[in-house]
Amino acid sequence: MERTYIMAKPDAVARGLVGEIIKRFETRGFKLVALKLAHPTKEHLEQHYADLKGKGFFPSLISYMLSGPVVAMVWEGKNVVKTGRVMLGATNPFDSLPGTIRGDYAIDVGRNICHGSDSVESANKEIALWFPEGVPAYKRVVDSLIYE
Ligand code: RTP
Repeated sequence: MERTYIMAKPDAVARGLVGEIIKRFETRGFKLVALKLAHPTKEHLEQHYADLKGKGFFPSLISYMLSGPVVAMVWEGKNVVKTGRVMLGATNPFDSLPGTIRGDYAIDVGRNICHGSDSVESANKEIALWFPEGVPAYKRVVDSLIYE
């Protein structure tokens, strides 16, 4: 089953929106397979955002991400990478539709409260970076009511 890396950014933790983010993935039917509060280092965040290193907003992105703890999660389910991105909404909340997490709770791109992997390949890399200890699988009885 597909997995994605979802992160409540420091603004989501500070604003008390972690439960809301979790609730949306849970009620959709996705399975939580890993969860932790983390205080990532600058080096760790630079690795996570390595693809954006040349961008003008990179330093402010890193300092925003260092402003407090984050909640790191792995969610599992059919097409969870793509569906997760749809649930988060467009990167810039100005373009995020109401009903999406960013569309309901964010205004500025530099305070967009959550992160979601953009492909299965990035998900695998990000899960390995944030959960080097590994993410064990487990059975969920309710799966037969969610998947045909
Ligand atoms: P994310 O990784 O957080 O899910 O976002 P994304 O793939 O949709 O967007 P990406 O281009 O990878 O950007 C990562 C994060 O950088 C911040 N950003 N700021 N000031 C700006 O123009 C700008 N553009 C991006 C956002 O916090 C974005 O989520």
